[in-house]
Amino acid sequence: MSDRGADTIAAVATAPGRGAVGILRLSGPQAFTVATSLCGTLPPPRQAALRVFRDELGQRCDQGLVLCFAAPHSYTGEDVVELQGHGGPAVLDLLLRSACAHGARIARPGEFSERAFLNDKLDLAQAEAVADLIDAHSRAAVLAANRSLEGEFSRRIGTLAAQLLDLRVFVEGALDFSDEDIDWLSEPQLAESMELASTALDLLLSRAGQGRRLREGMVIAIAGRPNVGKSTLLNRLAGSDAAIVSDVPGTTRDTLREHLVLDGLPLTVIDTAGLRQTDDPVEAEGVRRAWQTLEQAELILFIADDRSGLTSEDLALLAQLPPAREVLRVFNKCDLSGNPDGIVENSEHRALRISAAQGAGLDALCRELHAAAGLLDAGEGLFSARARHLDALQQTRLHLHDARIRLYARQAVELAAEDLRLAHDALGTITGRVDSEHLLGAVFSRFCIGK
Ligand SMILES: Nc1nc2c(ncn2[C@@H]2O[C@H](COP(=O)(O)OP(=O)(O)O)[C@@H](O)[C@H]2O)c(=O)[nH]1
Ligand SMILES: [Mg+2]
Repeated sequence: MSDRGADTIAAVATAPGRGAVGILRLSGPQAFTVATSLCGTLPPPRQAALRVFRDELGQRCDQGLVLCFAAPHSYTGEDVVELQGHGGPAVLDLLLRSACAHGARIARPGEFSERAFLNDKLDLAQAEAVADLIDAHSRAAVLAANRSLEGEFSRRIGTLAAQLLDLRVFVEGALDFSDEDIDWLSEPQLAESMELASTALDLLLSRAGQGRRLREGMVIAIAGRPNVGKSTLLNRLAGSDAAIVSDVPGTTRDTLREHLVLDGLPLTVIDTAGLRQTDDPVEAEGVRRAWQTLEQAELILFIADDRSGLTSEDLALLAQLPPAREVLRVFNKCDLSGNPDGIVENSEHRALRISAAQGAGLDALCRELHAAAGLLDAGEGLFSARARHLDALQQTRLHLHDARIRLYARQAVELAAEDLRLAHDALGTITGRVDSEHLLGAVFSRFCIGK
């Protein structure tokens, strides 16, 4: 960042639109000077004071509270001022212009958090958790974002990074002293540390996967023959009459998408046209789109009528579903068949009985969906994570795997050392703290064999 710390930035920190309170936030070396131009003398840091706010022409435009935070004890680590006035768009716009007329510039999106990161107030994963907290749409997502923000995820990354660092120190040491008698690579400590690191990595990957699910949710499609109750189920899950339900087969032709949060799990549920051969060109297009949609789904709810069970037509459709998709068989209309709702025991595949019309068996369905998302046993330990983090963890795993193979084969120890460096760096991108001097320091402090 070339302009790091040089500019003083300003932005309206509250949501756009009208509200009781609106906040203008300033950060940077000139924050106190700019604020003084807007509202006169400033109170001491961390004490609120009532002031009149003036626009760039010196006209009174609002009155409110002023709060100052002196560097480095602020969100960004710089001098920060908050002007808390009335939440009208025109008032806040006047204040923002006035701040800019007195030397501030309008902040880019995320720039306050970026500065917090550059000033070591937050690491990258924590800065991302701030955004996750703001975007959270359920209590579970709020709690998970807080765990990341508070450093839970970063600490786990840190522990794993320390394990990788130990490995690197060991292997690079073996390289440095390869002409000596000791056979470093046959030390049991090495194999043990390798195992430990890769187990910790797998655990972290699975946890991060759950955290990502909680943030990004899952796409599920409802499929099956016409009239089995697909649209009724969508409406039941969405809690609204999103889809037209009728006893005329072939009603649903467009593909409907509903975004909903089911017990903390964000879902995109897609209702499709009933899968069947048809001469109606419009319905045929719906069926074509339905097949296309199934390709995008991570989980397919295959609905059948519980009165008939799986018919030969159902079996033929099941066989045509896109491969490598998770499929949950759902037998609907159990109110008509008289069978009990819930999980179908002794079934070869995962299956359950529901009545979409009556709402029976939906708790079991909800549990199955959480299980499919990997969230069932996640409990309280969940932290928020994103695709970027998963990519980095997967990269780390690949490099660690390569290093293991090379070390076990006792070949190319230099390359193994390089693999470990890449693994360590990939991991470091999650928190944004990759630092090669760190490694040098560790190597020299631990290997002080007067050479
Ligand atoms: N008794 C009963 N009727 C249902 C149930 N689910 C759907 N239906 C009825 O079955 C018919 C077809 O439902 P719909 O949702 O349009 O089926 P789709 O073609 O698969 O989308 C409608 O008349 C629904 O009211 C159920 O669980 N119990
Ligand atoms: Mg339908």
